[in-house]
This record gives sequence, C-alpha cells and structure tokens, in this order.
Amino acid sequence: APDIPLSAVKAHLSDLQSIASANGGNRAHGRPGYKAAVDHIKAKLDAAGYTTTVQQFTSNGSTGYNLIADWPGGDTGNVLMAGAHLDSVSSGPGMNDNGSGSAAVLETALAVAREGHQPDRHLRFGWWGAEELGLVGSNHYVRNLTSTQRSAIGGYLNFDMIASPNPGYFVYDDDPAIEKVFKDFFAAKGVPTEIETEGDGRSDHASFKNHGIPVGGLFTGASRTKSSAQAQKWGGTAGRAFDSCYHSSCDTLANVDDTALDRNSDALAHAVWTLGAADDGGGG
Ligand code: DTR
Ligand code: CA
Ligand code: ZN
Ligand code: ZN
Ligand code: ZN
Repeated sequence: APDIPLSAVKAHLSDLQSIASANGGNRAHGRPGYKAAVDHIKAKLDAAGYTTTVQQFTSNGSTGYNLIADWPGGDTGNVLMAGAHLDSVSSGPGMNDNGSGSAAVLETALAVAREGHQPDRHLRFGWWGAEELGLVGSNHYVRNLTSTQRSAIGGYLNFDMIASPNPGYFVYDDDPAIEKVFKDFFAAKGVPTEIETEGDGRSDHASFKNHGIPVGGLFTGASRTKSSAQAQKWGGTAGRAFDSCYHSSCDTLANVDDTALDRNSDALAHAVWTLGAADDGGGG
C-alpha cells in the first residue's frame, strides 16, 4: 500500500475546519456545515473518477446525507467498504471526532485513484450522517440495502476518532481476520496495540455488524483516562483523557495528534490494499 501523506490528510482536516468556521462553527446533522462538508468531499471524489451517490434521510425533522463512493471495477459480489461519520456534534468543528476518520478515508480513496489501483474486490467508501444522533445515517444505509447487496459486502472498516491528542492505539476485535491485518501493520512498525473495549455498538460499525457483516477498525480513545501502563507503552500523559476535548468546542485542529493521524491513515491504506485482494485467507 502507498504511504498516505500526513500533509494531505491535514489539508482535508483544515478544509473541514474552514467549512465549520464558515457555517456557524460546526458540521452537525441538520446544520449547513454538514452538507457543505458532503459537497466538498463529493467534489474531490468525482474529480478522481469515483461513482458517487448522496443518500438522503430524515432524522429529528432535518434532512441528513450519506455520501457513498464506488471505485469502478472489482468484483461487485465481493465488496470491501471503509467509512467514517462526517457529522460533528453541534458544540464544535469535530476535528478528531470525526474529521480525522473522514479525512483519512478520503485520502485513502484518493490514493486508490492516484495509483490506478485495480483490486480484485470492489471498493466502496462511505461518509455517514447523523452518527452522533445514534448511528442514524449508517443504519439507514444498511437497512436500505437488499439482502443481496448486504451479503455482497464482505467487510466494513470503521474509522471514528483516530487522532486523539493523548492517543491510544486500539484495534476493533469484532472480526479476527480484519483485526489481524491491523495488528500486523502496527507490530511491523513496533507500535503496541490494545483491543478496543470502549465502543462496542458505539459507532457506525455496529450498523453493519448488526446485519452480520464482518467489521473492524481503529480508535485512539475518547473520554476514558490513559493509564500509567498505557502511557509507558504509547507515550502521552497518564491520568488524562485520551481526548479531553471530546464533544467539546476545543475539538479543533489543535486537538489532533499528527503521529496518530499519520499511523492510522497508513494502517487504513494497508488494510484496504491487503483486504482488497480476493485472498481466501489461505492456510488450513
Ligand atoms: N461514539 C463515538 C465515539 C466513540 C466512543 N467509543 C468508541 C469506540 C469506537 C469508536 C468510536 C467510539 C462518537 O462520539 O462519535
Ligand atoms: Ca503516512
Ligand atoms: Zn479537502
Ligand atoms: Zn462523537
Ligand atoms: Zn465519532
């Protein structure tokens, strides 16, 4: 997989910051900043050759939007999806939650196009609306697939908060094969990981898992406190939250850890390239 340039991911983040600043300070469901963010990302994907779809839904009396981008080619009977929720809470611009995941997924999709990558499996990327209202957008997406469309999705990778300022390196343990891809990546980099325990059902992967689709993903922590043991293995500050600006107005560009963002963006690309091969997993 290509290295994902941190500078490119940060450029998307600052775009999302600008969009929030120009629209009342947030990218929340039902607020103008959200749709502006959808339009920004859609334009880049269209220009890169993706087939994009904006799916509308209603929640709390406001229209919400999911952005789906299909990379032409690959076996559409064997789809690999990666996604991130694009909405923020209304209290701030949501740079870690979840500009970080949105930007990393975007730059990975753009890298696929840049490389002219032709994986065996069909690649699809998603940016979800109204996650903060209760996984509303991703649930709407999965529920509105036919059973055939659902069974064609062999795996969904979720990225929600992947650049916390006091980061941990957590890997979802929902599907062993997906988990292994991420753990092997970090092991090769000498970065220890832990199993994600804070969030079963707390992000968009749950919408897919609830319909029997294998899921995985990465997380750098929210309001839980980093232990001294964790600070020893990861650095950062023991006794402080992984993200003390979680759901706060201080979740700005300054609330993003560059090393975590870079490592997780590269792990994302590694997983898309690795799982994009129609390998039957080999072995016994
Ligand atoms: N609910 C997510 C933040 C969150 C909390 N725990 C986890 C675990 C895995 C992913 C995300 C999260 C939000 O506020 O968007
Ligand atoms: Ca990188
Ligand atoms: Zn951008
Ligand atoms: Zn949140
Ligand atoms: Zn989130």
